[in-house]
Amino acid sequence: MQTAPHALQAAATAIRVLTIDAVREAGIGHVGLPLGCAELGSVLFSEFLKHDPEDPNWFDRDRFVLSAGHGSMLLYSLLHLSGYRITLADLKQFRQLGSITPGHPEHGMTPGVETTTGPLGQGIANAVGMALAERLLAQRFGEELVNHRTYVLASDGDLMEGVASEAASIAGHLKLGKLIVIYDDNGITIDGTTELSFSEDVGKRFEAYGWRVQRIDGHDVQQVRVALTRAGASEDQPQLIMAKTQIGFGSPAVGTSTAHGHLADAAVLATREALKWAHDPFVLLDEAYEAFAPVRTRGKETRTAWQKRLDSALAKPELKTLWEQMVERKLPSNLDELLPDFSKEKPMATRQASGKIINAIATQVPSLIGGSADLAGSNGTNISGSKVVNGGDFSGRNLAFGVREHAMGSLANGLALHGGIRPYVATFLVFSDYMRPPIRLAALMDQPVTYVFTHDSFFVGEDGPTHQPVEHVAALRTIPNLQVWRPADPRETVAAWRSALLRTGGPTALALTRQTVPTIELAGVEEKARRGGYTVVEAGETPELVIVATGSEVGLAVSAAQALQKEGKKVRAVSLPCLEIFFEQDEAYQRAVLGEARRLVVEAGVQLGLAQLLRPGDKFHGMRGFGASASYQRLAKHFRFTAEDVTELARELMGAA
Ligand SMILES: Cc1ncc(C[n+]2csc(CCOP(=O)(O)OP(=O)(O)O)c2C)c(N)n1
Ligand SMILES: [Mg+2]
Repeated sequence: MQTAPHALQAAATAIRVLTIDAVREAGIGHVGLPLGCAELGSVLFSEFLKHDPEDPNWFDRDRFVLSAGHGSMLLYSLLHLSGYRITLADLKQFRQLGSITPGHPEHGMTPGVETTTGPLGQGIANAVGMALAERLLAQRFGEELVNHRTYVLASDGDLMEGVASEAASIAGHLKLGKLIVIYDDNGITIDGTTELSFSEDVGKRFEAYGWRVQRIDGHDVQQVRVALTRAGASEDQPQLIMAKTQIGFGSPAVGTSTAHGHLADAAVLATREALKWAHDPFVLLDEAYEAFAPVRTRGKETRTAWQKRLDSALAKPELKTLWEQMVERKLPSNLDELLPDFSKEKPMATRQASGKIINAIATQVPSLIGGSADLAGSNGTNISGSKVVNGGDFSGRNLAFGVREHAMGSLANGLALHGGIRPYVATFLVFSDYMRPPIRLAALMDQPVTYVFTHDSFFVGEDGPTHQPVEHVAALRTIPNLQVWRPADPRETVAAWRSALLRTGGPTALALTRQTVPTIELAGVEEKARRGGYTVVEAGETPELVIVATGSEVGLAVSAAQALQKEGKKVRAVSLPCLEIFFEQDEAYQRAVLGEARRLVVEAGVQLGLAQLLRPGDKFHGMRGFGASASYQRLAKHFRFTAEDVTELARELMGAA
């Protein structure tokens, strides 16, 4: 259904004035993309997107990803106009602490925001994961229940990023026909025109990946409409719509990189004049909302009809169970019985244990779908008896990501965000750096992605230093909200996987050995390890020394403690498979495990930075979680980084001394 021309025009104008008003109110922000994409956004949201603002999380909605997250005001304006719970008051709070309209879109903070974007290239790669999730679930539940598109708006910067190329390559290979990327082809980035650094034919590149490419004028609503209609008819080719637009349309800075960010006051006034908009800031006329009224009605009808189909489908017990297991993320109540009992097995590598665990639970956890970046055998990630997913058959559970670690991480975020899938992805630990950006975003977005990182130290051997992680475990531990496990033996690996499976509020990284490790000779290791750390070799209440180790070094700690005990020394050995979980335990427990004696800490990796300066009684004042969107002065107060704060902390420390 086409929106009346005057209503579309009013919608586009509303996006433009809301953008310049909100950015001016905040004193900072990005106007160029929203001004340039106002027509594109209005047509997409009013005529094409299948969504219901009353139920932003409706499972079979179309997903829309603003990959160019700096253009957040386009998304917030569209969500507001469409009827999501984002008020004009929220838009006035753009970029302020505690608002639901942060500088870049953040998943979980704003209804209708499907993923956190801002780091360029991530959004488009997340969207590939979402489109893949849709196909995987459609195969399992049928298109009556799962049948939606995934739309993306991507910028020059997005398409310059390597991760977008990796993701587009996989999308073409997997024939994700319901993925539609609109490319805001404005020829401008921050430093100037794209001629500075970007001269390939993007369309030909995507055609080579197997995509279908259309080229249009992004300000011509009829061309936008025709292109989206054609793209929507695709069966098995992802769609790229290259839309020529003018960045900062309507402003004096139109077509230049000056329009990328915020406008000076005089330019704001000139833009309002050019748009023939004489109303006060944040005042919109009723006609701005006219284009979006039918969307709400249509969306509600479509959702209600879908709900009826779901209700009748759920009458079949088999489908109901599968729906609960996948979409509602229900884990089997007998999970602990399903997990393998390694207590009587011969020693093995923890990567091998991980592979056995995946296969032991796979049948009962059908949402567990994952794979490796071309190291499935080494990483032990294959679900046996299940096929490798390909463009013609989405019934399998093994994902072959190819040698594309970065996209693999970003796709995993998309799979998790979509819902219905509990993704796990794998590579050698040393290559975790290739996928660090999406790991950070999974942590920021509270997404339960599991990373299976094998070959976790120099014990890799002959492959040499290029393949031997040294700084990686420490580096992963620096990411807030990521739980990093380095299990010492198969039974600790059970605890690690169990924790990853039960976790709903963030990702888990497993650092696993290539080599066989000794089994910890102790009853109840699976349960003990759940606390993140525990005593393996006792030495009474008052040991002379406590050896603390992780992963493959726990065996060394045990041997050393035993040898020293034979010499009459009171030496305790402690295993600390997950630092983050250990530090969540009550203080008494932590103190009981670590003791008051001197500690020898053993891990085949680096010690981290400033911590080396600290002695008992010293204090580190730093960050414990992620930052937030607000002025830096406001954030300084929030995170206690003003001169007054530091003075006070110093005073406290001297008082305590
Ligand atoms: C990975 C990453 N690198 C750098 C940036 C900083 N940055 C924000 S927008 C941008 C480029 C702007 O050009 P384009 O993507 O074409 O957006 P437009 O100016 O056309 O809105 C850059 C470099 C970023 N957000 N993410
Ligand atoms: Mg651009």
